[in-house]
Amino acid sequence: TMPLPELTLIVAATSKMGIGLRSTLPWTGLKKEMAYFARVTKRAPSPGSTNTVIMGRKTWDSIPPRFRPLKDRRNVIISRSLEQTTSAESQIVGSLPEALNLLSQQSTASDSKTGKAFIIGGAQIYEAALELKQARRILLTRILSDFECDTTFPVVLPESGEGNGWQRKGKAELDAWVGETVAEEIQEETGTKYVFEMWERLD
Ligand code: FOL
Repeated sequence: TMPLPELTLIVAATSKMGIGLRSTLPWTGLKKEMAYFARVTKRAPSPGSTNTVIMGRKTWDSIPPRFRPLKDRRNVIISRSLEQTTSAESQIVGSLPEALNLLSQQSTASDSKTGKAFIIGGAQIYEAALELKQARRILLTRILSDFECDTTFPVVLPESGEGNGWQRKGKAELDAWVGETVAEEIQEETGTKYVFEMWERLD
């Protein structure tokens, strides 16, 4: 038995909260932003623990095959139809509650202890996760340009402060939670500006 795992949603979204276009990311070339995603989701809270990334089947399909499963992380894919695979780093479940059951069941003997748990999308999975009070944190990369999008993140976070039951945390709290010094200045890559933010649920 284990306490309910805390869930962190990680997402990059435009000012209008757009996250996807035609089954992929709306932008290209944000290599350092993607490197931040990879570092943060990999960095486990203690030696001998492994983080988990939980994603929907469409997000799994959107990841370039050479990067799948996302390395050095336990990958849990939510699908009503995909066949179960049996692999240490990749598992398929039928629903978000089943994914959370997996997290609370593991951590014995040979397999690595459960580290942090990240919800990495897409929109349907973010929406299901936000229904749960365990979803306490959002790591938002706010893209300061408008890209065409056909999919949006299900909660609108204002430019700063508080809104919709969420509160933006400061740089010190972001650094401490992710385990690295995160730039607070506006970032720019291939002409696209963005900012790293952390939000926590008000309760
Ligand atoms: N969160 C943030 N901040 N940025 C994102 O781009 C993002 N993307 C997703 C979810 N949350 C995000 C979902 N889409 C890969 C590709 C698409 C994707 C998530 C991950 C991927 O290939 N990741 C590799 C890095 C590959 C590289 O080095 O370019 C990984 O190892 O994480």
